[in-house]
Amino acid sequence: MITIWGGATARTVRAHWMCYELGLEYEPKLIGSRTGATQSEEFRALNAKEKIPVLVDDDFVISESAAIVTYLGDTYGPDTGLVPKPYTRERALYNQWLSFIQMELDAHTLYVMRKHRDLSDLYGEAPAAITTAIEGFQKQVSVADTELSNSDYLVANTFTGADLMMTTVLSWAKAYGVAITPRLDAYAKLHMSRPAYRTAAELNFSIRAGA
Ligand SMILES: N[C@@H](CCC(=O)N[C@@H](CS)C(=O)NCC(=O)O)C(=O)O
Repeated sequence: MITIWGGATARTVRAHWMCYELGLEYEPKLIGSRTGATQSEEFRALNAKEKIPVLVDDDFVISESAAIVTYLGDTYGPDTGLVPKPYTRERALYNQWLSFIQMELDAHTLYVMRKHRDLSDLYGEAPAAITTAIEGFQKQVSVADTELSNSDYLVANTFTGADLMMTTVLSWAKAYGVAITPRLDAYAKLHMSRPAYRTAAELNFSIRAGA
């Protein structure tokens, strides 16, 4: 039995979305960030980092949204193409995009905005860091804009976890008022129209994150 812990954020929707792409039956445990729920004894036993999402598959537990997306595709959809097969060049490119998305578009830019704008009570005001983060996001994401000039997909001309991850950072950026190009906007809208995204998003965003 699979359980996905976490809801309400652009990171948690990734895990739910992949489950729906794969048609998996699973149990969602929709705890929110900044609600105190990640500090419960039960949750800390699963993830001492106190972060969502977390996947539990019988006795196997992993955190980190990109790792969860990849584990699900490898384990439950090896022939779906959602995650390119290991030891291939497509897989290397997929890995490249996932690292890029997590580092350059999530942690170093959007999350800096979250920390120093939404959560400034905790992390401090840092207007210069926010400006740099917006500029950094736009510069880095322009690489994806170029890559998508001939295809609606980042890897292998088919929908993969790389598109799933990219779509979540683009919608997160839009929600933060960061301008994205018409091509990236159309790309995000295309993938957000997938039935699996719609179902996952309805579930994921049925709860709210804490302040
Ligand atoms: N790199 C991690 C980041 C996870 C993360 O920071 N999650 C936030 C919510 S988006 C969280 O759980 N924060 C703890 C809390 O707010 O209680 C991933 O992609 O899964």
